[in-house]
Amino acid sequence: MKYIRKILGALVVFFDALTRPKPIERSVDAQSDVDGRSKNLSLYQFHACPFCVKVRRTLHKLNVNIELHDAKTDKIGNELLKEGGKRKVPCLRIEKDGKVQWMYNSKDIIVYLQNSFA
Ligand SMILES: N[C@@H](CCC(=O)N[C@@H](CS)C(=O)NCC(=O)O)C(=O)O
Repeated sequence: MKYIRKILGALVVFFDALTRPKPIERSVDAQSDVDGRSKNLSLYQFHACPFCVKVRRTLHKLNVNIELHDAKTDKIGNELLKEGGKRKVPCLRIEKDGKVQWMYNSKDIIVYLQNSFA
């Protein structure tokens, strides 16, 4: 089962790399606005998780460059569990006005990114 999951994960990553949509092109000013507004975001994720791949595709398409944390490692996985409440990915960390929100569902994350940066 573990190996089947590994193979499926590798296939998802492979097909994502083959079929990635072109990123949105923006003026220098518009891209710099997006870069500024996305500074407070980071994504906790696994490289080969299909839900994480979906979120990374959206980030790529919207040309939003945020920090990615590999929650497979004990350090980051435990940080996610401690701070966010669950060791589940994808999880978007949103820091706003000194408060931190942990958004856990890929569909919610994608809607949030589209509403913020499309
Ligand atoms: N419905 C969730 C599913 C996320 C999910 O199942 N993630 C898996 C990795 S592919 C996970 O974090 N599993 C660990 C766990 O559930 O504790 C989403 O769309 O984000």
